[in-house]
Amino acid sequence: MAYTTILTEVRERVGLVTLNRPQAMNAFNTLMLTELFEALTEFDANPAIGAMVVTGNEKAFAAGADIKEMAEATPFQMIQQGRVELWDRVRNLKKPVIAAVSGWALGGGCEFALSCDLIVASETAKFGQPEITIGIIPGGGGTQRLARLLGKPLAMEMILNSRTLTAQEALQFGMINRLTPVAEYLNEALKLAAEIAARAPLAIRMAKDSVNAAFETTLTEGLKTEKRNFYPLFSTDDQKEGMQAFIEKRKPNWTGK
Ligand code: CO8
Repeated sequence: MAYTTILTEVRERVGLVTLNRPQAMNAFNTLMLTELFEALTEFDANPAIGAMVVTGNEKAFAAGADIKEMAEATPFQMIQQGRVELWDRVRNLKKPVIAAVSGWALGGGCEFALSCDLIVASETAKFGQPEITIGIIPGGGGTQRLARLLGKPLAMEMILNSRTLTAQEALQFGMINRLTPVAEYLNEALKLAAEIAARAPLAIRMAKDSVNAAFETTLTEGLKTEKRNFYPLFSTDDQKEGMQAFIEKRKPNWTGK
């Protein structure tokens, strides 16, 4: 597929999407959003791919939704375009998605990173929700995800007063998984993705679904979801292979069945 606002690449079992509107700090316009989710959906459906990485460039992961495109929009147009809903789609992709963040992750860019399953950041990464400075509030999940992840005090400060978190703070507050020098963040994310992509695919899928359920529901319901995902794995070839390989002291050979 030929895209104009993103670059895509497959590296062994990892699908890589690079946001490519450097002239606009990778702000999400409609075309880039459409292309991004088309590429992720395609990778998700491809059995040769086990995990995905989304990145930007060193200066900007993404500076949010394209303000120039939204400036004259009416509520009806915003609803009709349904762009805000796209942010939630990452959660529903079967395979894990890693955000490899350097530079600005603002507004919808920060929200996109938060909707990914893991975040690897460079030491220059900066996370923030500056929507209040342009007269709106986060619309891609920021109010909910930041409050759940960081707690009310910090979420309020970021959303009410546009406080930006440095990469070091994001690590300290448990918002990101890994922090690396600028030269290494993408390789680190790709390495992590490759490790996950080499694991039993059905178990990975059930694991992602189960952890995500923790943010949706009560503990009792969440535990039920975990059981619903746990038991069927005993009908897979990979469960038999994984346990046999352990017993025989060898590496498992996953088939994804
Ligand atoms: N939208 C459109 N253009 C942008 C955006 C943006 N979000 N961010 C940067 N640009 C453009 C600038 O206008 C500029 O273009 P030009 O050269 O034509 O003037 C170019 O990118 C370079 O930007 P700067 O000159 O401003 O670069 P600086 O290094 O001085 O500053 C910043 C970088 C700090 C990233 C700065 O550009 C900035 O503050 N950007 C806006 C950040 C922001 O407010 N983001 C929130 C947007 S709203 C949002 O995301 C809501 C999401 C809701 C869900 C989705 C709904 C669709």
